[in-house]
Amino acid sequence: MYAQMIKTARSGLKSHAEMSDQERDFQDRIDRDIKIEPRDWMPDDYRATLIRQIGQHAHSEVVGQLPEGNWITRAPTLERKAILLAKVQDEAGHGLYLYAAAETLGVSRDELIGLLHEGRMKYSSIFNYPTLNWADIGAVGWLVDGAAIINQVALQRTSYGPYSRAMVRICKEESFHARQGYHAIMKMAFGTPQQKKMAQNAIDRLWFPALMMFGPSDAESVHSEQSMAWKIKIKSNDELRQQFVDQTVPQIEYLGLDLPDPGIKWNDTTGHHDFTDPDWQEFFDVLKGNGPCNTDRMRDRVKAWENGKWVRDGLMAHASKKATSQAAAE
Ligand code: FAQ
Repeated sequence: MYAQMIKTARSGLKSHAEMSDQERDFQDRIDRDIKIEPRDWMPDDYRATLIRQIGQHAHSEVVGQLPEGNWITRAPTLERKAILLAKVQDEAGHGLYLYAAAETLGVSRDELIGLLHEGRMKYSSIFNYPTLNWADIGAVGWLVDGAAIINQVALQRTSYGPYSRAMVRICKEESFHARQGYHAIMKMAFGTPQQKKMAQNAIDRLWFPALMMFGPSDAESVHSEQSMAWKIKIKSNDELRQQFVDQTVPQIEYLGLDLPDPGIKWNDTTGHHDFTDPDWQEFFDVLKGNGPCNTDRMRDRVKAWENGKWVRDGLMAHASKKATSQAAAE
């Protein structure tokens, strides 16, 4: 169903005059900040855009478990292991809330997962980078969850009710994720010279990929104009990226470490930090499947899906047995 919708989705904003009466009423509800609920009428493209974004978001949560899950058995202390386990489990939960929100739009979780596995849906570019040392786990929590929260806090006000409510729960857990990441990096930044070096190395590798999480520049963003008119997106890619930079600079200063960008400096005129853009060519290459870990991530996800088949089959058999015995008892 969704695969068909993406083929027919139009791009570009409709003028007020081009809209049907139904579309004008819909836009009016959006403009008055009235949430859209699953049974309400909505334009097909609004539905398709939401499925694309929520689906991609859900896939990111699930694929995002891989670079961190990789370190559970190698966490340096029992406490760090317990924290990491809880965090990785939370990400599975976030995937679940988001797939459930997408299902209210009439697409099944199996279809979305099928499209991911066929390479027809995306997940966040950041998870195509490796986690090479323990400090990367701290940097992922601090920078990657930190970037994710900035986006997700804004999305709590998104126009689609089930998505916005999922975001409220997710943001609560994400704050813990970011704090544990900053705490882990802080321990290393204030630890031995070797630990400090590892922390710096992780930041050097993950800074620009974290900036890419907000998507291409506003000038290059294909969907922003329409998504912002529909309040699917609340802030633009560049606005969110700037907010992230402004938030992170004082944090890195406290750590006594450096961001790998000599161009970062406070600008009195704009009231924000100037910074260097990431390498957009690298970003688009990663989206095309050419990042350092794209192949590994997809292989591992498909393998996990296939290995989990017996669990899904068992649950379905149990549910159907239960339904049959309930029907017989009525
Ligand atoms: N990666 O026109 P736009 C997390 C694609 S959650 C891959 O600007 P849009 C938690 C975009 O899909 C992180 N693809 O697109 C966690 C489009 O391609 P399409 C995920 C990207 O949708 C932490 C094309 O480029 N968060 O990390 C990316 O208006 C730690 C043109 O771009 C969300 O998904 C990218 N970075 O804006 C878990 C938040 N950026 O579909 C585990 C919700 C853009 O036409 C461990 N999503 N593209 O083929 C959003 O806010 C938006 O979808 C954006 C992109 C801002 C990501």
